[in-house]
Amino acid sequence: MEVKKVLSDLKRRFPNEPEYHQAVEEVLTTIEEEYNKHPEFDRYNLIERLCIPDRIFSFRVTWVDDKGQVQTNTGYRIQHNNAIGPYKGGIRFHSSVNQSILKFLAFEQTFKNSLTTLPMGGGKGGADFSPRGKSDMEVMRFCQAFVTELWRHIGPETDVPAGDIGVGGREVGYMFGMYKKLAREHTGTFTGKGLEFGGSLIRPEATGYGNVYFLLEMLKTRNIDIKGKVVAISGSGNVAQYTAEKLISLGAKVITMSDSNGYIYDPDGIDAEKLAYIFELKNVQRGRIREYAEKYGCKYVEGARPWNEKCDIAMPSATQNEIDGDDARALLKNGCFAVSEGANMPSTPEAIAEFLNAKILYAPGKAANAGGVSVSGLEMTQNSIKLGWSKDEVDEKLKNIMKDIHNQCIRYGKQEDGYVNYVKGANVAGFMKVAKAMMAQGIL
Ligand code: NDP
Ligand code: 2IT
Repeated sequence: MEVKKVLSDLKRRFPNEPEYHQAVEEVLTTIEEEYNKHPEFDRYNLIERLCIPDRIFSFRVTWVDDKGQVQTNTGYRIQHNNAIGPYKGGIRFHSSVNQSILKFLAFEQTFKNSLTTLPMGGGKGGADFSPRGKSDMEVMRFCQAFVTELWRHIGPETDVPAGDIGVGGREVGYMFGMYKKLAREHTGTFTGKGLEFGGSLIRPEATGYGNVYFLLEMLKTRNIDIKGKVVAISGSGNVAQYTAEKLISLGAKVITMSDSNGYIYDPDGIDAEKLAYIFELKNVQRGRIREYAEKYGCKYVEGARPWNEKCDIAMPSATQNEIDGDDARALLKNGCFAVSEGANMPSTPEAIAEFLNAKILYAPGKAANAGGVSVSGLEMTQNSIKLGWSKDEVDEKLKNIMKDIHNQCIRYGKQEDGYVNYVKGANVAGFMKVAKAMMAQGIL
């Protein structure tokens, strides 16, 4: 494989998909050496079969808003690769959603799911619909309309969607309800379901908790204690909230959170009580993070990201490309020594290069945020055996999975000088399992 050639071919065949190109380039440049040790991979053109999704569904979603106006959106499901298990990955509802973003997410998901040790392939879906500012009934009608198209492509052994940006318990509940009605079955076709109808304990917490468990593993390699460390978090949604919860319980000091309008900086740290307010503000009132600054009298910076604030550790948990080269340099200058990604691809290639050059602890999303989909996998298992595990059982399994992912990163990412390149480690480990499965199954 010659990475340059593969990339230029993909760019020619699939133009105007910058996020997809970015994700593919990062993986290919780090697996090139390992890939080329296996000439049989090239003979079977594994690389194109791995980069190009198995199939893409796209469809119009028509729904009626509260004013009686007929609205249309575009919905998608990308089934990227099912070599190691059924397609698996979240659904994103956000105005920015397009094919490029979902293709990058489905591609990343394939390697992430491979790392989890569980039998899950990779997929992703969504729509350019934003639940923000919509009534409950509008969200319900949208979810129902979305699933009337999606349902025929998914199933418990085929493709299992879940949440992502703009899709939480409420949206999964509405989608699952419509799916159940159309398919005439009550199965584990969605994960992130409510606890009363097949959901798993710890699934809402899993991505944030898992990211902190991964961070702890990284800190252990340098004998660093989390207690008292100052952490900047971006986002204030599902991942950010539970990242903050776990960090606070471990004695770390969380100083920032954000949303797409700006960030709050609380020099005293967000404590358990203030975090309870954020849960209420974001999940019940569906308000803006600015209101936190008004309530607690701290700084709010409109239209900016938190990376200029001095911190020891950064945990980006909002969206892709939210840390650019300048942000990375600002973090490093202020003494940041660890970055653990809750979001998918939050760091630009320039930012990643800065982190690796500085040899800080840097965990890419596909390793650090894999706890969410891991507990989704555990939800699928519980649905299959028609049993539910306790909170402690699921949490223990999550911890072990994050440890295992960390070990895989070390195995493939440890350099001669002892520095662990977690990007390379995660990409090579994730890739090798999928590659072996694809080779064994013939040319498909
Ligand atoms: P939520 O919708 O719960 O929260 C998203 C948060 O990020 C909100 O605070 C939102 O602000 C902010 N945000 C979204 N888009 C942008 C943007 N374009 N610019 C700035 N801020 C933005 O989503 P999640 O917490 O579930 O997801 C956060 C990240 O974690 C995503 O990258 C997702 O792919 C990733 N992830 C999620 C997993 C899960 O299980 N949910 C698992 C693994 C990764 P606002 O309210 O203003 O929109
Ligand atoms: O990016 C992700 O891993 C998710 N949004 C979770 C996917 C899932 O199937 O739980």
